[in-house]
Amino acid sequence: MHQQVTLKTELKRKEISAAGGRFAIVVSRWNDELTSKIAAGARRALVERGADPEFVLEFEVPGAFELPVACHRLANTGNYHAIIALGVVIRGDTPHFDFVAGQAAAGIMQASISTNTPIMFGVVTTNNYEQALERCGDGDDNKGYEAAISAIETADTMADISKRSTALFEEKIRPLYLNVT
Ligand code: INI
Repeated sequence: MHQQVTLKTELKRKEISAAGGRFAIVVSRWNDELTSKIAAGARRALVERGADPEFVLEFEVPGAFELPVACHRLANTGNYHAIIALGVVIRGDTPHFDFVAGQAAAGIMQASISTNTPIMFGVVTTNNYEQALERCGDGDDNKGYEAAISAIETADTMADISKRSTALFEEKIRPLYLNVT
């Protein structure tokens, strides 16, 4: 008989401040007794890192399938450094799981890339309720907490890309062109 092994991966976190950041959290109401816990985890992470709660707006959608359209609309406003999409999709006896989870993931990625805005995939996708519950606890492995930390980091990376790329252009590339005779 095979022994069941649970693999636990852990994200190595950078200590980046969220002070001055503007964030949106979009929460699916499907399995809301669980999604409310990951939303709380996301808010906790943002506030712990120094975000002003007034600049953390929260919105609801019925299910995970609706996360992409709401995130896309939010990202199009250009008002957020990062958006955190949260949901819980539990595998049932039907292929509905694959459609909902797969399209939520693909749609969130498309919304993120097309708007140049970090949108986190904070959707718990599990085979059963117990596994989902494990990702919605009070610790730092809460899916919402993890997604919010990733949102802060990615927003910081986006700012860093803009800042250093602009500096490189202004200080290095332009003088090269100017020196061409
Ligand atoms: N939505 C979820 O967020 N989680 C689920 O587990 C789920 N299941 O199992 O069906 C689910 N379905 C609803 C879906 O997200 C849409 O709201 C619905 O299809 C309407 O578009």
